[in-house]
Amino acid sequence: MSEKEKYEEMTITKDGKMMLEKARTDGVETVWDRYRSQLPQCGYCELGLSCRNCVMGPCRIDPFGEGPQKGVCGADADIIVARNLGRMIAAGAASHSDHGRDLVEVLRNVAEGKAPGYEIRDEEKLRRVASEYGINPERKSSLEVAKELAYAMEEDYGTRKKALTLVSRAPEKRRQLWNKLGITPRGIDRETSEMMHRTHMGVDNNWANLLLHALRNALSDGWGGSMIATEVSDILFGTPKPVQSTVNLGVLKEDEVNIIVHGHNPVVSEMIYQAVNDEDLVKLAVEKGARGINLVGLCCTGNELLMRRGIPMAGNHLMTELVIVTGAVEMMLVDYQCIMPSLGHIAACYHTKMISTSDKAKYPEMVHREFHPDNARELAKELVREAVENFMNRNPDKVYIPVDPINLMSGFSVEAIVEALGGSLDPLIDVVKEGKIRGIAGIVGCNNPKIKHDHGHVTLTKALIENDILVVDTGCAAIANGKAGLKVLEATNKAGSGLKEVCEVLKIPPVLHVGSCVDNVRILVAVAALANELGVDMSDLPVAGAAPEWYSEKAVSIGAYMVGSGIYTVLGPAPPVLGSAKVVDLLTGGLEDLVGATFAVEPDPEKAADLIIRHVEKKRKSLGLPFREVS
Ligand code: SF4
Ligand code: MSK
Repeated sequence: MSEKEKYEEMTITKDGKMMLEKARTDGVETVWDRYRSQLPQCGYCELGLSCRNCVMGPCRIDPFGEGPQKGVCGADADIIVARNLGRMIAAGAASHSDHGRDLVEVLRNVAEGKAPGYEIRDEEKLRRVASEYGINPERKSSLEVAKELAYAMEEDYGTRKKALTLVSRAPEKRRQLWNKLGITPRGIDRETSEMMHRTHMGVDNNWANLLLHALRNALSDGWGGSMIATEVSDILFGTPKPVQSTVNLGVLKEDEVNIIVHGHNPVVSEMIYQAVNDEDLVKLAVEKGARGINLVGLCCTGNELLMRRGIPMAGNHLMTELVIVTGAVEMMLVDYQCIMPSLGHIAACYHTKMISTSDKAKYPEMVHREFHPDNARELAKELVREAVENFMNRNPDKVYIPVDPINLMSGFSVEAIVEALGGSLDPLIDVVKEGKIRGIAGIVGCNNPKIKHDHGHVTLTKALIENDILVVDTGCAAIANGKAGLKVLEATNKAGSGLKEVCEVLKIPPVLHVGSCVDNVRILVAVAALANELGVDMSDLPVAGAAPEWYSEKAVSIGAYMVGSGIYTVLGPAPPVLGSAKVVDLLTGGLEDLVGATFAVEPDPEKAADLIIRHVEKKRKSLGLPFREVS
């Protein structure tokens, strides 16, 4: 197979293919090279049948029934698979929730006057969320309310409670179900801590009981840590409104200082955003021979800036190495999550300065410059100055920006969607009832070198909008769909006639960008509001989720809180559970009776679309809405 044919197998994106070729000529190793060098990957681990939870092991179970069927402690395949899945969910929930905690900390520092540069940008939301926490905002300054809210949110993390505060947003029926099953999330940290406790050797050795707690742990993320992260980000940085921007490697500028922010938490990137607009620094850039300073995003930190500020987006997970290979990046600043440890090494082949910013996330071959609420504004300026000064070190012979950028529309928070609908969800409910929109699908999650880059997201999305299913997307899926030109008004031409008509009236694309990974909770909030409006449970609605190219533990937690909330979810890559028939049966079938939704695994995005269309029509039928028979 020629190199070009190999690139065709690796990615559907033009910029990706062109940069893979440049990486080869520059002698840069990428995630795809390292993936190939790992093959064949461990079959026991793929099936979830290996355990290293203690040093009587590590142990493995023979899937063919010829070798050992129990670990040294006596754990069988079901226990080992359930424990491993539980720990994946704990790690994912911890990541989102710890991100949320960092935002609450900034909120508290703002309230105490210790975070220069940060402020309350959405006072209405501050007061609304405070009321949900039982805080009376009347006759209090916004800083007083912010302080009380920060303390109340901190209590959601650690204090022993019966239920997290924002669980009250879920429909009554759903909350009763969680109570009946004993999976109402209590403390955010508590559920993760309990998951780790239960999976220690000699604690919870009932695979089904373990999985129920895993659901509760995931719900503590969705209705707790992630929901807090999104709400506090909106309070501090503004609730997103529709905004135009651009996407792909073409957002880099040959004649400007290019600065990239990568990771997940907007706390650092918002300060960099302020600094790149500093007049003195822009003047300095001009003095150094650049036309200006160009800030662009990657992954979910990029999504946060794109949603709120319209900052252009360079790419998603599998593009994070290739963006450096353009040779046009003066500085990349990273916070945490999804930042490959390879990045510093690749940057060393170019002039790119790599800066890590969080006390909890250091990386090889990066310079560590730690951000805290009190030093963020000044440090951001210092770093932007260093990036500007690095412009003169750029080697023009190594620079290659391969494509022109694609336009996209972003910024569809729930509030913005309601506003586009004229102030209430009723018009959306009406068009769903009429069947112009058959249902709604959330397409979320990452890229994974096991799957052709962006193929899963884009193929599934196109198939769904063609069938009048409105798509809302987040994370790397949203970036893929943006690059594919599905987030512009003209994309309504790719939608079925009903969805096209609705989008044209509302002047929205058929694929709505609702944010970053933590912002999947915007989908929960919207679905809960629709269910409340109709007086049904979330599982009764013609709604589904999909993660066609997921890779991360966070994605497992997201999938589990979606299913736990009653939303049928189709995964592309299978999670490592196939070593236990009982666990597979529960996840893909038995959960229907418990929480009214299941997982499905379907790597082929066309077939995944069929599953979602069938599910949507089934739900329409049970709601007594006009439905189509699907074979
Ligand atoms: Fe082996 Fe049991 Fe220890 Fe796991 S917990 S490593 S199965 S002995
Ligand atoms: S960045 S978790 S690769 S979506 Fe949120 Fe993308 Fe997945 Fe990271």
